[in-house]
Amino acid sequence: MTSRAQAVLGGDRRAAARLLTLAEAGDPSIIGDLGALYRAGGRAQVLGVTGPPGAGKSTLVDLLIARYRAEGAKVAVLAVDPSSPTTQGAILGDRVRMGRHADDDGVLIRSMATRGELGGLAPAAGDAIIVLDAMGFDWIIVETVGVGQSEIDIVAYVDTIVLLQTADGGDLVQTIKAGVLEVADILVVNKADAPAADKVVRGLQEMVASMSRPDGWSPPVIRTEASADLGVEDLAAVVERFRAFRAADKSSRREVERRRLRARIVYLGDAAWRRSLRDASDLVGAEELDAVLDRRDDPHRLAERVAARLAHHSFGRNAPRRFIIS
Ligand SMILES: Nc1nc2c(ncn2[C@@H]2O[C@H](COP(=O)(O)OP(=O)(O)OP(=O)(O)O)[C@@H](O)[C@H]2O)c(=O)[nH]1
Ligand SMILES: [Mg+2]
Repeated sequence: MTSRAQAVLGGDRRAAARLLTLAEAGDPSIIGDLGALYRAGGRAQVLGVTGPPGAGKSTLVDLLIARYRAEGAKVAVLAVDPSSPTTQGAILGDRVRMGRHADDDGVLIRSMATRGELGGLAPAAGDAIIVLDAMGFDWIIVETVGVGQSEIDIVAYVDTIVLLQTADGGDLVQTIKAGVLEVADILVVNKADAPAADKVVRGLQEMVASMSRPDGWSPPVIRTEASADLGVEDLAAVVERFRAFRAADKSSRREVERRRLRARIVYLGDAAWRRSLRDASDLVGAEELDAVLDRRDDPHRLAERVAARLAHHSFGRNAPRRFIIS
């Protein structure tokens, strides 16, 4: 157990906040800390809330916070914005919509935005979830704007996906990104005060009916009017029903978990591999580089040889310490 991990598990909020910042930045120096925390964790329920910009996600999440706080549960929110290059300002409206919980010790709200590395946002959120879980939050709610692949990638890190649509866009069902409906466990039609609400609910119900999931779950479609505090009880009840459904079928649950973990491991393995390659510049000799530059060899063949060498290093008995991910 690392001392940083121990501090987090011991309830040190400042140590946790520092680790969270490093986790969100995808800093590899905390791999050992995250490993220790992961092993000690696994108690939080992780809920993903996704949907198009302005659908009312933050307004609804704010209601969920209040709902779970009323039960005495501790709630963390990660507001992940793949479309924005910085975390400055009130992205996702989280500061505004969830501001009333700012002074509550049982609530933590963090914003994450795209940093340099494209595609690294969802895994960074995954690392942040490890820290939040270790901090003892009962619920971790991940709000993502429904743009691009990150929204789907985030699935690998959450237990339940809630997809929000609104009733005020008319033909909105067509705007659902390919692949997103397939991963949604619960569908919410927010802004149910809009005249098109019935049409949108029916449209979604038809789409759900035409799909069949391997686990046999049929995603319910519920209505909410978040700005009027309507429907959050229904949502909480459906979230609970889905949790019970998953818990009842251990083998299908394990199957889903394995599939999601596999995606995470492939990403992390790839990142570890790239780090090792960067560290091991001595794996490629000057003569070999010259051979490629002089067109006696080619970049692809050299890369294959370097990869094989690296694998030999990693798994061989004399593997350098830096190749061992503990
Ligand atoms: N009419 C109506 N307006 C709503 C409802 N829910 C939320 N809104 C409003 O919709 C706007 C956007 O709400 P947010 O909660 O910030 O939406 P969001 O999905 O978090 O937005 P981004 O994070 O920017 O993608 C706000 O002005 C809300 O007050 C609703 O049920 N009905
Ligand atoms: Mg928002």
